[in-house]
Amino acid sequence: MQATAQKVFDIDKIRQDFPLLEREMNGKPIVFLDSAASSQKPSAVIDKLNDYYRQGHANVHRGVYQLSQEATTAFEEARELVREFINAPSSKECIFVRGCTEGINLVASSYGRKFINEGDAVLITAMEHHSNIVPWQMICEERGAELRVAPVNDEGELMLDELYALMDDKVKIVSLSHVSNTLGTVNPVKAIIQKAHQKGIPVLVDGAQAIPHTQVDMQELDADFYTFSGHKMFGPTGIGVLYGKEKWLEQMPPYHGGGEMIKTVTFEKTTYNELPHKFEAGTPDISGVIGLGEAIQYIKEVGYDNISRHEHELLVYATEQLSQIEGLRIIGTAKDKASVISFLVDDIHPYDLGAILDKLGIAVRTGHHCTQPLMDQYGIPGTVRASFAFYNNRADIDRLVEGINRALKMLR
Ligand code: C6P
Repeated sequence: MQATAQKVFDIDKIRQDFPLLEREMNGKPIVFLDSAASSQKPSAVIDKLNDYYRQGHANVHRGVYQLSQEATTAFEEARELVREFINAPSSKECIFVRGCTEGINLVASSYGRKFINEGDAVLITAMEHHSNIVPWQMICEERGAELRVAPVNDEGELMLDELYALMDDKVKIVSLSHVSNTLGTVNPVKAIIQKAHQKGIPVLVDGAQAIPHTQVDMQELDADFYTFSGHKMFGPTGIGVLYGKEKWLEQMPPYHGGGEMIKTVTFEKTTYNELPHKFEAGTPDISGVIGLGEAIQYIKEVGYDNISRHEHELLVYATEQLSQIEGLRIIGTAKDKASVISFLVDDIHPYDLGAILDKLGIAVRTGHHCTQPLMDQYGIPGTVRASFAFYNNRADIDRLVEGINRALKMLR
């Protein structure tokens, strides 16, 4: 595999890599502050998808003809890029899924049917996205197990003593987010995994909001499962990765049945394919995988050191600037935060503020961010959320602050 040369971080040049940032919204240059929902795509990824469909498309793992073999090679090379990117021991442990939601559903359903029984428990946390609540609720209901929820304090940090106290021998899996999409909190997942392993409990980490901002290393973290979505890390929609330790994946039953995941089929009995194909039924999202591989190359070129440094500067600057707005309250003030800021102003409804910001060309997310239980804990209907990627700059934050001030003149 080719080594990737890292770029010098020049924010103006970086912005030119993202064609969407050139467009206008409501007659104003766009300020895109919703990368936590889905990030924008660099030209390299867009061009790769275009080239694939123009020159390289055929089904994979099926054809003896050259075009199919080329597509298969490109597909499997992208899997190797994923493996290397997250430092997984083997590419057999890197399963392509539709996204983080499907990754969690796969584990809840397959691991759950094999390992969760009546009277057992699943442990999640109060800051989870619905994707990391509902699949566990469903399997707990089916298996007669209990869903336990570790609490979060007012700052939006996990209460670790309580979390650890809930890890008793009934708990068959812990499932938690690496970074909260609503609060921005970065959870100490390595320490949590160590603690869970001391008690013999495997851990799934929802990495949807971590991987766009920080390097993850499966061997260092020692996570049993780690899942993320391509579309939040500058890749295409509809593709994601579930990393799982071979020792678990080998024991788990298939999630979906169909082509590709089988070795032999008769009407009496089917035998299943080897990993990772056992969990990849049907024609995969070939272009998505190839585009994801390109997104990984792009991230490597920009470099996580540059990404982290730039985003941290944006987070600090935005926190300072927003805090000067009278009546503005930041929800989620953990010590360790990713570049996500949720806020409310007075008792103004987040939708009202979001709608005015939209008219000013500023895209933020408003609402409960698929974390309704967390909103209930704070006693709020939702928040306005500004989330930054490395392609944002200080001018974006200045426009946001200016926009909020203008909106407040109309709403107060
Ligand atoms: N959060 C947000 O605006 P999918 O939809 O499968 O790509 O990712 C689901 C998901 C799982 N976990 C976390 C922590 C997430 O943030 C998300 C997606 C988006 O916050 C869309 S709701």
